[in-house]
Amino acid sequence: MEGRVGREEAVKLFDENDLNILSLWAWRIKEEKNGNIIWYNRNFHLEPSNVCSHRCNFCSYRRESDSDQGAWSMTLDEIREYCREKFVKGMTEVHVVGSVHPKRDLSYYLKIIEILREELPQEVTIKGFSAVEIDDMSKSSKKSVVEILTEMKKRGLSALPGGGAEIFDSEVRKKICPDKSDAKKWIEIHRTAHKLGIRSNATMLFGHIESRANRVDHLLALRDLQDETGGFDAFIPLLYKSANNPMSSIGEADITEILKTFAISRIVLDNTPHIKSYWPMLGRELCQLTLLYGADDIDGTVNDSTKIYSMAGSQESKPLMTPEELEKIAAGCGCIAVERDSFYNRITKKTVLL
Ligand code: V47
Repeated sequence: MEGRVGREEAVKLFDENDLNILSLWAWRIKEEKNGNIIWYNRNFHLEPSNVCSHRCNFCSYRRESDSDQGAWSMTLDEIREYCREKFVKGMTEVHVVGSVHPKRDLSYYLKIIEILREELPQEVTIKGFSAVEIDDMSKSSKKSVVEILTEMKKRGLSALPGGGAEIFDSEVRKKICPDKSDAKKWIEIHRTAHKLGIRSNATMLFGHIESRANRVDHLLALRDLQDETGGFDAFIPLLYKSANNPMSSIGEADITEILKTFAISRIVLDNTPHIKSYWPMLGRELCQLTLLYGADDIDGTVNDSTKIYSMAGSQESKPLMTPEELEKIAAGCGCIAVERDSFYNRITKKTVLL
């Protein structure tokens, strides 16, 4: 096919139901961009709190207040302690994402970055805070996004995770996450980050009430921003998991819809270097299958440090994989797993885990 895939064509690809063609096409793009490599890193997550003033109907993780059952909010001392407990020599990334806590202010989040920088070796990248969290910090502190990101960068933040994008369509957003920053804001914050030299990822929450055309529009909006800034490293299709949240009754997408979404993401996002298949959400088997539909990255070792997906019903109730297990997933697809840092530089020196 000549040229870029446009809106109509992309929706047609969903409707035509030709999984074999999609797999071959997405695989070819993946090979052109990444050869037979599947990337992974050694990482852990920090989720400072699940108390959140936003009421997203897909979220199984949020609690209304600190006194609710299952709620947690870490103090700065607890964060320091947690970091010492979770960090294993050889890790190259900490991924920070939490909630919009009604009582935390900007100084708390800046202090988190300082603590991480004090506790972790220099080669560990701090990838932290979704655009939605940054937007809330900006509102509560009355500082601009540029000021906040500049302060964060000064303290050691190097990348933003892709969360909070959900589905950009405003009607769907009203129904699934009525009080979240809108698409325009999400895009503006990532544009600002890119201009400041802070790289980022992008996500899309799919398999709920959105249409296929909504998904395609979401991808096209990301493609436009990437044309402009080139600041996205990876795109992560996040499968809606239905346990324990207000939207549970709609169930989950079937496997063909999931595989098509990965392949069409790879095909449409021709300017994005990596498509990440996030195994703590998909489970190992499905994650492996998506590698045949355009994904080239399987995130990382994670070290049992995220609860977002286990609380939403993922089969990975304690997400933790060794590099050897990640390598086996790649090998099953005829690929070679290569360890990377947060910016897809190869890690050549194998660190022995003590
Ligand atoms: O924005 C919440 C999603 C996201 C559910 O940048 C759910 O490397 C499915 O952004 N079912 C946060 N998804 C996580 C995130 C992320 C994850 C992995 C890697 C990266 C990266 C970023 O989690 C939220 C929302 O879209 N989410 N609840 C649920 N029930």
